[in-house]
Amino acid sequence: MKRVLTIQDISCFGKCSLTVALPIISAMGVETVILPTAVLSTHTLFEGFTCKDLSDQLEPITRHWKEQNITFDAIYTGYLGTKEEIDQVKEIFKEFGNENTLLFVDPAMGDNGKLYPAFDESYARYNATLCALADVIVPNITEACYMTGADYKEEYDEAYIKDLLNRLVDLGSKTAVLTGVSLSKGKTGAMGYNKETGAYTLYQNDLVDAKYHGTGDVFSSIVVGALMRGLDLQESLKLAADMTAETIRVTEKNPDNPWYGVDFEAVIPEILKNLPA
Ligand code: PXL
Repeated sequence: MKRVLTIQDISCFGKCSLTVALPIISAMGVETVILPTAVLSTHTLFEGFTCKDLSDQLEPITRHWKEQNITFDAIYTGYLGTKEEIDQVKEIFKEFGNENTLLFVDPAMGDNGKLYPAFDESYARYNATLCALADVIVPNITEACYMTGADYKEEYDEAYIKDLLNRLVDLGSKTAVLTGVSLSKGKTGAMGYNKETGAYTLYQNDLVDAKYHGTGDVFSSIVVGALMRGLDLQESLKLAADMTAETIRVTEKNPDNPWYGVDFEAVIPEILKNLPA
């Protein structure tokens, strides 16, 4: 069984980061080791959230793992809190990464043209230095613009997306995948670019016209799980895009209308049907 380390916060209530990554990746048949960077009462889109920073725990926890000869097939990072934490994650990449470790960075820090409340532009630019070390990065268009200095556009064409992808791989990663890319009316999905092969991959499915929080974490978790189960990048992006759209469809039917996160739990059986035996 493959083993993934995922480094993100625990938002106790709100269905994002570790409370999404752990159940999804585990259910996909991949051992999931967690390194919580902070404990929050809720994610940061609720008013008055509490936050206990755990960054002083990262070094002793990972030192113990090293002593126990624990290794990982992939390291997947999501929402991180501070520049210091980004530096600590770089150290973890150095300590635990080798040519067989997939380094997967989701620089979760904003959406819809804006950064989340806890971040500023200087943090966003610093996140680019973590992306530089990754094999695969999966920013949305907002995060890509903050990291590369490109203008954020709501209306765009394929040339704009290709330019963003080129700017992203210039930061240093082998492959960049932009999420939330819509190249025709009523469609959305992801477009990737592999610097080494020069190949672009595009996957578009039907746009479900609703916005929920935590869908980026659902998407990234499914991509990581699928890559670990042996699907290639194109197949993994397709599965993640289709299943993320399905979580939104299911959530829209929920009479409680939970704005804070999607009902990914209901879609787990469908994700598993698409994995190799
Ligand atoms: O990836 C979304 C996310 C994760 N963790 C925390 C957040 C958010 C988005 O706002 O606030 C704490």
